[in-house]
Amino acid sequence: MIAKLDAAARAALANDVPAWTLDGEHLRRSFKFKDFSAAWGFMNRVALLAEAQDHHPEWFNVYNRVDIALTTHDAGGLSARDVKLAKAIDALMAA
Ligand code: H2B
Repeated sequence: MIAKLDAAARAALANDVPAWTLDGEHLRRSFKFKDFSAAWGFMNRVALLAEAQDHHPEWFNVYNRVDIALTTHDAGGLSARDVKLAKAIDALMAA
């Protein structure tokens, strides 16, 4: 069983992953791209990260928009795995 983030780790999220919004047991971030092709390319890159980390996003795509929600199903809430994946997605965007 993976541990949920404790109160201190939750409080640190605003500094750790400032681009993400804490919403209950999810971290959320929305992305906008030039067009569907760019959004799909991003989703492919995130899919490879998710497979490598064995940690998968909940997400929604319409045309050039991708909404990502991270949570850990095995923990019943947010865990360090979500923070790790959020940082990896941020690094993709920064590349
Ligand atoms: N992704 C997410 N978001 N939460 C999980 O608990 C999870 C996952 N568990 N990806 C992994 C896969 C687990 O089901 C496999 C068997 O390792």
